[in-house]
Amino acid sequence: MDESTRTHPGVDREVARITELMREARARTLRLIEPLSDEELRTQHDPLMSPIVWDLGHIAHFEELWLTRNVHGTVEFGEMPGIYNPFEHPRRVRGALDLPGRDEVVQILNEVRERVLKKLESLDLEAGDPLLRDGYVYAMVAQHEYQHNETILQTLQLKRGAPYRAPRGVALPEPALTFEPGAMVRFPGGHVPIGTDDRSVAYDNERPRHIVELAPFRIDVTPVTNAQYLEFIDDGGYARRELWSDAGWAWREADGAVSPKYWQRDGATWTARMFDHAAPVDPRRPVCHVSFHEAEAFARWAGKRLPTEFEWEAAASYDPERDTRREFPWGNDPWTPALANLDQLAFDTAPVGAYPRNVSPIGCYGMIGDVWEWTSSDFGGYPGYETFPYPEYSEAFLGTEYKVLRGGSFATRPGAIRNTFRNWDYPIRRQIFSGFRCASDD
Ligand code: AVJ
Ligand code: FE
Repeated sequence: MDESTRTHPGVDREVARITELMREARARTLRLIEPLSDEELRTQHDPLMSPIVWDLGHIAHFEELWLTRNVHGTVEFGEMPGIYNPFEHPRRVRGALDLPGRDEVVQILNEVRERVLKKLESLDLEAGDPLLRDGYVYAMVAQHEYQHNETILQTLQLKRGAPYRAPRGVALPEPALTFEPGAMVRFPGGHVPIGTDDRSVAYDNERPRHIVELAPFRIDVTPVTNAQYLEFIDDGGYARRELWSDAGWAWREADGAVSPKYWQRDGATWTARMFDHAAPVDPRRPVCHVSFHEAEAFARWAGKRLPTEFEWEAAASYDPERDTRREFPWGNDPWTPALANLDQLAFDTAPVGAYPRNVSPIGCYGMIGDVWEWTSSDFGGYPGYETFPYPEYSEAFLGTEYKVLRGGSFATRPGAIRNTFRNWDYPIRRQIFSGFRCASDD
């Protein structure tokens, strides 16, 4: 035992915890890319997505920036070197960059990690620096890697050439519960706490916790299923102008969409593909790969609307009878595989009702896991929002261009999702693992 072990066992434990957090994040990244050839890693499969090797180099350089160079004080994101700076090189041009091969990028990842762990030994984690307090900056870098894992999976879902041979590691449970299609539960309204003041894992855009006054509303018990979505298609949903907003109709016309992405009509039956698995559309699963505009058109067709992100969070977290709130729909316990379909390794959504414990206080199922859920809200800053620690994560995207999605998908790592987590994307995007549930005024 050395000196520090004897005098600061708490610090030693913290170093071990952080080391394991980082190791585990990396093990998953490497597992996801293991089936891919050098060429598959380097190809730009779609203008919307980076070549996967770019994500890998970017993961390494983001880690280097925060954990070797900027563990103290303010970060200049502009220091992010050349080709891996996302603002200097938009996704659609990244295929033309001088990218490394697999061995080279893995070597960069390893080399950065060695320096990070060395630096960790010498840091004073208890000095009160808000970047280091409770290991925040390490949680942030781990979450960044988790988020790029999901980005990589979006790329692999739309990849060119042979489908991705998904390294499946988890079998999905059969549904234990069945629901009336379109069943809703009531939220009584009131003054509801939204967001968090946590500074150990939460992002700046989740803060501060504040009270939002909500009118009573109803919200779907489950995400909208393929069975319900097929009815919308069969009822001419994609052809009925009155169901779509102006922007939604313009998108539909330009894109020519007649179904969710990755669906194909085969005579009378629809086939859906998830990575290397194509099968008739499963009516029991939540609809996946729809844009905000499709979600909104469906809701209008159903005589409903999308929930605001505050309604979503209230329905996921708040117990109106006890005036208490939960970190996850099922409670405050961390995720386990029995609770919800998260963590990627099923490589698919589960039928609704497959996770009976994944239920919120008011009785909404499946709010976390399976599919991200579109909300009607723009991605704005909460009252009193303060950028921390850098403007390029949230601040650069705040405004009216992006819609908020909540709840994570099967492709989300558990450390990157909680009831207060806010994702965002353009309303036309659907290469993300996106679905929705509807709401209505009470
Ligand atoms: C939070 C998913 C919108 O991918 O653009 C990754 C996450 N930010 N690197 C994105 C992110 C910086 C971000 N989203
Ligand atoms: Fe990034």
